[in-house]
Amino acid sequence: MNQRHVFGEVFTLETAVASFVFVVVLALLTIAVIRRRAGSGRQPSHRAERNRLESYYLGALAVIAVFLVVYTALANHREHEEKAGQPVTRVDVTAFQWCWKFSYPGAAVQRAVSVEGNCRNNRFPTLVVPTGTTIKIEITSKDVIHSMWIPALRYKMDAFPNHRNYFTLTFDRAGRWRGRCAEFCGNRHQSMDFWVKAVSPDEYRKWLQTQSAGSATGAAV
Ligand SMILES: [Cu+2]
Repeated sequence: MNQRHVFGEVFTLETAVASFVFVVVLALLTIAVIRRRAGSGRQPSHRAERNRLESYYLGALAVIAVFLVVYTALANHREHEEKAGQPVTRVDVTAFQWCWKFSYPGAAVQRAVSVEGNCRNNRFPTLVVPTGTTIKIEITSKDVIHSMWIPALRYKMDAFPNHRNYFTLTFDRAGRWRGRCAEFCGNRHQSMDFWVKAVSPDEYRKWLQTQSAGSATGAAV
């Protein structure tokens, strides 16, 4: 999973940088406390400023901050990269109080396919997607702000009313993962879950045919 992989890289690097800065600050503080402790016989310095020294560490912190911002922005871009030559599947996601609707507008089937749930009694809609494919998702909301979160993928995208957000996902293996709403959106927010199911392209095509042959609004899987 590309998203999970990229997130892991960013998290590891940022944790390493934060740990390094923490250890350096703690070490300098410890040295200062030990050297200047009462009874050591050392006289405290009377200088109120050390401009050159301060400019050095300010410069070092600025370099680290710029590096982290640029690295994270590039990683974010990489997360949404489309692989050349990879097939594309489009899915429209609509969040509403309090469940989800997944539509497949580009599917080459007779009748439009969409899956809508009501998220009651543990019946959650399933977003079915093919593996090895760029899944282009367009997400919006019918009412308030929601957020589509797939914890296993380390991925989250907000759904706004009167606005569309776009992102891509890729699944390199078949599986089923739980998704959640990650933005408090009212009374039944806590049960606004869904499933993501990645299947082989063949299985996906069969599933689309079955859904299209059935009702226009497919049942939750
Ligand atoms: Cu919510």
